[in-house]
Amino acid sequence: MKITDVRTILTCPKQNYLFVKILTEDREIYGIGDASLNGREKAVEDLIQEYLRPMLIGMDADRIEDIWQTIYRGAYWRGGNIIMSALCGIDMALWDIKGKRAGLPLYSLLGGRVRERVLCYSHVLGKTNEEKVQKAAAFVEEKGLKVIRLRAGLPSANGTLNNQGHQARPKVEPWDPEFLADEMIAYFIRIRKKVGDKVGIIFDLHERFSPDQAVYIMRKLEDYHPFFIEDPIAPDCIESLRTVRAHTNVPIAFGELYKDRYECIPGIIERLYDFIRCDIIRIGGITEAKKINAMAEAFDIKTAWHGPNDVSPVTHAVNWHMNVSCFNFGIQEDGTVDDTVKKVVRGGPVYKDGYLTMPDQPGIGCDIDEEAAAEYPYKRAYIPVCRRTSDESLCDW
Ligand code: KDG
Ligand code: MG
Repeated sequence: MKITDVRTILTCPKQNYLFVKILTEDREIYGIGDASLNGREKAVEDLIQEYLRPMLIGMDADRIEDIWQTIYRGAYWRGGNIIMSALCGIDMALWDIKGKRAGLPLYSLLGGRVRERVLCYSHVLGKTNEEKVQKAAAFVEEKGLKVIRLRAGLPSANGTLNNQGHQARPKVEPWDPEFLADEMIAYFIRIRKKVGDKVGIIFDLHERFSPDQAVYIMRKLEDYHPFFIEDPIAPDCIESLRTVRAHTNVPIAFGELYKDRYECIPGIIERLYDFIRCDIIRIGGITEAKKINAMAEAFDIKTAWHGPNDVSPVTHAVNWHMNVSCFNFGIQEDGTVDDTVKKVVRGGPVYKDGYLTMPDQPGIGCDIDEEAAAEYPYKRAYIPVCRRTSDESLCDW
């Protein structure tokens, strides 16, 4: 079945999302994908429209692997966030088409169900860490959560989430990793005491600490049994990850900044982490995710695919299809979306009592209301940058 058009839908219901819609010679059958790249959406859209759309028109939508390799290798210049996000939008849309043609949900194409529902975790939200400490227990109780997630940082946000209008430059957030490790340890311990021992607590260190600082924090938290420590350090230096792994015994989840399987391989084969948590958009979509999943399974590593709100419900749905069909699933970040986003995107996982479910529908099971999307035009936004209050130098956000 030939591809007849590749459309992009850039919209901002709360925050920017970039969707891909692939049309086929069967007017009834089209596919939807997510190519959102927080803070760089226009660059991805341009790549799709200027370079990928013309070459995809006329290609056979059934040949997903061949199209994936053609985009990845065929251009000679390969990889990186912009190319891999564009590739993902197209890849997801092609899998959606395949599912619709077969009349089967994506999970069925991936091998079929191995579980009925998907354990998930939710972010504890609040304007200050103190507010989060006060709210955590009630949040767990009301939502029936089994696992919650905290983030190391001094909340102030105002970046790309809850987008209020075009930004001229990134906001600057204060962060002093040298002096805040003890405060972050105390924050975790206070939440542990509030929610009790039965609730899992994920602590996202968000690549914000150096290896020595991360080791210091993780060792102090060993007795408070974190569900996992997420991205304790930046992903650039594998030696640093070896150091962290060698000096702590808490479970580690890693990899939301990885861009392909090659970045995952060293950590997988040395078991430097217990959970792989790539962002399926960032690694080029379902075709790459199933390969990374299989490599992780061979090394007894579980999955915790990245799933915050800056990926759309389409990606939350894809995460869900992967989770429900893969043996080595670990946990899923809960992609509960707000009502404005639901006006634009139909479908996606449904949350209940700590688990996610989805009704059976052919393909990914999501659709975009293009008229509603047009009511929420794109607004340029940046991920904030972090600077130390001590000397104003940049550090990881
Ligand atoms: O755009 C950045 C977010 O995707 C990231 O900050 C979220 O780390 C994150 C998480 O684990 O949800
Ligand atoms: Mg994270």
